[in-house]
Amino acid sequence: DQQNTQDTGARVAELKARALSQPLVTHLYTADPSAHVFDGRIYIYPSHDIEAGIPFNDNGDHFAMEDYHVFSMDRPDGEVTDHGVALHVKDVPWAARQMWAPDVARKDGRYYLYFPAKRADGIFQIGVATSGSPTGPFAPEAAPIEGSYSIDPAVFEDGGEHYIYFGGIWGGQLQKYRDNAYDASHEEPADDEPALPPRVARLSADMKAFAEAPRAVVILDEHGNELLAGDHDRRYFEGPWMHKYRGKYYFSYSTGDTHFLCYATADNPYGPFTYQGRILTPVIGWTTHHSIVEVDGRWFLFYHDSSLSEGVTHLRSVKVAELHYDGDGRIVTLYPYGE
Ligand code: FUB
Repeated sequence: DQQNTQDTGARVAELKARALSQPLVTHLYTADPSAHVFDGRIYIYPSHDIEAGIPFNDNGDHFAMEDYHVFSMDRPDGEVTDHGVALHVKDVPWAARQMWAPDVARKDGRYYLYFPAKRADGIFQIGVATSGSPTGPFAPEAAPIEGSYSIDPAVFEDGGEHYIYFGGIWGGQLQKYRDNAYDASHEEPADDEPALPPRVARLSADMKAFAEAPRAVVILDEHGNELLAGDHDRRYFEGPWMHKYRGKYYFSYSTGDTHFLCYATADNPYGPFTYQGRILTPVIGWTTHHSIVEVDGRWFLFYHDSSLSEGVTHLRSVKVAELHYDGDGRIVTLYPYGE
């Protein structure tokens, strides 16, 4: 369950001593980093973790975040600037609590912050807020994006179009939806049935609406069969990200209860995608969540762990490590504390 990190006490200390990288931010807890390069500067849009004193449960109610800060740096090992509060839940008319993993996209000189939050009735939706600056502050729309649901928006630009990927199971509520409709009686499929797919929708020209009904992002195994719900080491759980490398589309995600960051590739942004392998093995803490960004011709993985809080699963810290591809375009697996 989400109360237990797989690492505690002495084990955390031992892992920390061998860490691949150190927290980028130490005056706050930060998680779920979505990194982008705008005009040559790196901007990080993370969740802002807090201790709200809410008991642990499998719905993730202890992840009770209230606002977002934006951070920036001029290079991956550069000094990190905290630009302060960019959006607070109290300023979002439709949202009541739990400001989870956000992302930002730029179009025509304006910046669009996409964020999941729970409505007062406990249902997650995804909102959008806009700014003329990459650091905000962001002004939220009065209502969530129509037809949006679940968590973890990630926006990807391709050929002038923007695509929003989203969805997370368990506390993220994706298991409650079939054909884009909510039904509280729905649960995860049986182990021998296809896994629940994340979703993707093209955004409207004004970036504030879905231009189409969300579609399933199907992930296939090496035989062309859909990954099964019981395949916990490979099936999608939450935390989607999309990037393009040498003309191929790389869809990456967290496997949740098995704590891997994995990826699958396709020749178009909708898929189907074919599973390829692991990007990052488990970190200290229950969750793992990332983004991948190119900076001056080198590739970087932004991720998080709970090392700074000594293993408290909802008090996480953003980190960065360089990512490498082999000659065939396969991502070389990173080990956050050595192999
Ligand atoms: O930060 C809250 C949730 O934890 C995110 O939405 C998930 O991806 C996981 O990292």
